[in-house]
Amino acid sequence: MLPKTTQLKNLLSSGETDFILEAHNGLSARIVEEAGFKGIWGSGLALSAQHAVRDNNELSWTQVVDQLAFMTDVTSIPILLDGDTGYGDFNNMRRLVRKLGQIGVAGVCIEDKLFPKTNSFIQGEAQPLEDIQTFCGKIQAGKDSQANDDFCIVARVEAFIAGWGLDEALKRAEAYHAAGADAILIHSKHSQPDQVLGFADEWANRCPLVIVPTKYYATPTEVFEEAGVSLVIWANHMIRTCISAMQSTASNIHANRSLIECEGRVATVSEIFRLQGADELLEAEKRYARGGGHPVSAIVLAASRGHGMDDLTQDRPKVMLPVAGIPMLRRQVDKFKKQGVNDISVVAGYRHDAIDVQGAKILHNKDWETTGELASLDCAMDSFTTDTVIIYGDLLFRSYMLHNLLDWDADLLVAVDSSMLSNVIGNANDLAYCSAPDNRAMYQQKVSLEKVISEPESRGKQADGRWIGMMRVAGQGVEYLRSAMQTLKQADNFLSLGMPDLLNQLIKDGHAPQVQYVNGHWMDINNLGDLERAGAFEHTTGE
Ligand code: SPV
Ligand code: MG
Repeated sequence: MLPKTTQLKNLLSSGETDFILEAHNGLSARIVEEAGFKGIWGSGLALSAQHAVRDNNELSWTQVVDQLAFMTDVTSIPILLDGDTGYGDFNNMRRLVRKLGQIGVAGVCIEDKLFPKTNSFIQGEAQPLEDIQTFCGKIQAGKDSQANDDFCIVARVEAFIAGWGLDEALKRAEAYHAAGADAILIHSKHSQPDQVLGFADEWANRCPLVIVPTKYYATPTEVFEEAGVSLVIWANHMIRTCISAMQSTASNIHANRSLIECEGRVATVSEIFRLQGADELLEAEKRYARGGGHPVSAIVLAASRGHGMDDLTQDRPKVMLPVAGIPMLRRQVDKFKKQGVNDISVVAGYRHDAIDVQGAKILHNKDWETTGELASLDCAMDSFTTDTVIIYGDLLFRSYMLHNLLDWDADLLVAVDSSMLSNVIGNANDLAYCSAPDNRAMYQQKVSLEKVISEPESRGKQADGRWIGMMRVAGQGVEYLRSAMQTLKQADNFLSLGMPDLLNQLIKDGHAPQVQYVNGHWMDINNLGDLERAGAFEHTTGE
């Protein structure tokens, strides 16, 4: 993309008629660019009007520059600032041009009136014009101060506004052109374009010509094109739009004492977020927000209905069943929040509409009935941050277990319960074989996962424990997991695969997760019996 100064220079000198639209803050500037305009008019009238101050230099020049910095920050098209009279003499003009260059404004237009100026449409004829030589000095001072060769200075001739004729207008334009102006703006308050067309005819493109058809708005655009106008400024239509819209909304809400009627007529809150670029920040957080208070996210797999619980899950998924009066999912979300994990995505499936838990984002595995856990996880691939906990939605656990999981430094970490083996025979799933058995005497024992299977092996080594359905994926681990998912997605049976298949693939890829041994203090809910015991579990653990 060309530098903004060059873009503006090209707009002025393309030989075609181009158009720029007024904007008065970052938001309106972004909207103007999105609409397709190739440039923005930083209107003095609109910049001051948005603060309800008058277009009489009541806004200081540094306040103008502050507004412009927001506008240049969020746009990639050039801004031509309406610099009024240059906010003082040649020296003020020099400061202004340097400052505008620093904040990425592509050009400035100055008018040949006296500081403090008044808007051209308020008693224009009563307004004295600047002495020609003095104004030429300002143009020269500006040109000598620009750091970038393509920065444009547009000289605005107010002769017609102040009640002078074509000769005075031409005399001034010629002098300003000779002083180095890159373009001439000829202004008129007539409702017909007679003055500007007469001027354009005589001027004959000695340098690019700019017009502001606010008063002669009914003139067909082709007329300007035929007159050889380089740049048309639609000078105040964004601020006027705001005013009408705000007046209508304010009176509507006041009259109705309700938002119901106005809601559909105004931009949505998500549209505000989009214009602010909220998504970009969320992405950036995933890349950069590490260390100290880095945000951990959670993905909860909660798509299934639950087996043998049909009566209880007629109208809600298993995770919404209450345990001691509180839905399982609510309990999980609370536990995450307690550990500072606030970015929680729940992959729902069966009766996803019945999930009513504040504080979590609900994703939907539409094919929940015919797919397994990895298909659900696949729905949440965009929810991974640099540190993510994946958890089964039907898991109840003591808070300290999550705290401990977050306390370890590992790319991939799984919680394995070494105390559960006697209980799981017959109801065995997610049996974990590890590089070493649990040695409770050791703190943060280095153990890696070797495989996870559903059935206990009839012969050979006994399992070292049971994976409880909680794992943490951080740093490089996120890439390892993405790549393992990619590999598994090639398999014909991907849709039926579960989390153990993912763990085994990671091991196969040489990225065996570390094992954090735990001893009880959790349970998963697989049947009615579990659900009954769960009430007691939550009562006894007290959290
Ligand atoms: C502005 O937009 O502030 C202008 C154009 O200077 S006008 O209001 O027509 O003077
Ligand atoms: Mg102005």
